[in-house]
Amino acid sequence: MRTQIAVIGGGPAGLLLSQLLNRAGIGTVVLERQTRDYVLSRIRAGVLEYGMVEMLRQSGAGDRMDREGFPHDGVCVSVDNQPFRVDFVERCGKRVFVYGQTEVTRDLYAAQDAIGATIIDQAANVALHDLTTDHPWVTFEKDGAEHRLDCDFVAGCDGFHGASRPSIPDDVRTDYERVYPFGWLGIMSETPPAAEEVTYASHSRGFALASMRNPMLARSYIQVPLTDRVEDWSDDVFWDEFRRRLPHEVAEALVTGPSIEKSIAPLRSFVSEPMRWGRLFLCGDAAHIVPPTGAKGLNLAASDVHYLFEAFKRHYLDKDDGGLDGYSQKALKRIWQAMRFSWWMTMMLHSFPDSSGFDQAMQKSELDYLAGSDAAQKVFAENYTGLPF
Ligand code: FAS
Ligand code: PHB
Repeated sequence: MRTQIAVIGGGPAGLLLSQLLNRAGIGTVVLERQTRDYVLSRIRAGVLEYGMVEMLRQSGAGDRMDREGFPHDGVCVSVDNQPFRVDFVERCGKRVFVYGQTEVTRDLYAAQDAIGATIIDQAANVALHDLTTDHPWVTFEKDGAEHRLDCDFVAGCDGFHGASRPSIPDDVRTDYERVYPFGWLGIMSETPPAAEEVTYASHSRGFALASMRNPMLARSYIQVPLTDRVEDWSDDVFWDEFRRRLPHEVAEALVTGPSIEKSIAPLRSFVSEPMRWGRLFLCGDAAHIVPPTGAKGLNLAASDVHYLFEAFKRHYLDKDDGGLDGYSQKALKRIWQAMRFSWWMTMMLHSFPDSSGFDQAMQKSELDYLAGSDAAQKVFAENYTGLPF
């Protein structure tokens, strides 16, 4: 088997890259470890930056998002149950879309199927070979047989636990990491969202986030200790704690219901440099992880895809490798800016078990400044809606 670009991973990064490349006449094969149903069963991101929205439209997979997604002009931030709003359109002239990652992935699979793309599910034990030569190749197992895929380049879109990043030698790679001393317990419920806009709540008992997928599908999170397990939290106990942390008006109007999904996600900041090794290019969670506080994870995958797609296009259509040679540096510049914003929001909004009185005073000062400063809200809005690609 041979293709131009071997794409490892059929999540949003791999599918969006493959879709854009195929529409530009560049051949791909996507190798996905799981079944399609498994990939589509994941519940993750909910907020799309305007850059991601434009890329989905550019890829031909944006129609349902435009029909069913919800443009949001701002968010609410509350401090010990007292809310204030940050208006994105007023502060920076942009907005975000609320549209679940699960639906983005579903739409990308549909778009790839519509153009007859080659996606191989349940591709086990993917291994990358001869990455520093002009003839890299990939092996994988499928239906009990080993297969070889020869290619020009490999796009490592296989997430944090994938095979691509470890294919870059340890003495070449530098990993940067911060693990946070808490997790997010998330619930999906077929109830009206707690608030009209995404609401970030800082509270002495811990952080909470009220989000949504549609008018009858609420996505709710609370910060929990890393030692907690999902079975420690009944729906009723969750809703009581969630109420305590929300703005008073939101808590009083909250409609609760049974969870249809409940999970705890750990929070970390992680970046691996460089994002290129010979003919391998890392993209998305394969190279970086952000705490979901800033709603950046999925959106950073999109900006990596943007840079890598443009670079491959220049290589094949203009016979110019400037984009490929500059990919890692260019992607990492935007990644570190999103890393900073996600870290800043996480530090500002969560309660840290070992925080000193000074730390807590610094958090309150950040929140007071954000509540009262036009300049602070402009900076927040620019980062939240997405810095330019
Ligand atoms: P993904 O991990 O989505 O996709 C990688 C794909 O590669 C997967 O389908 C995997 O099965 C496949 N794969 C892995 N190893 C492989 C191998 N060896 N061979 C072949 N295939 C392989 N981001 C937000 O913006 N907001 C959020 O609220 C949010 N919540 C999250 C909650 C959780 C529990 C997690 C884990 C992440 C969350 N994220 C959130 C981040 C998330 O949305 C990612 O940023 C996004 O999925 C990145 O997409 P990909 O880079 O495609 O990686
Ligand atoms: C979500 O809707 O799942 C969501 C929204 C905003 C975030 C994180 C998650 O910052």
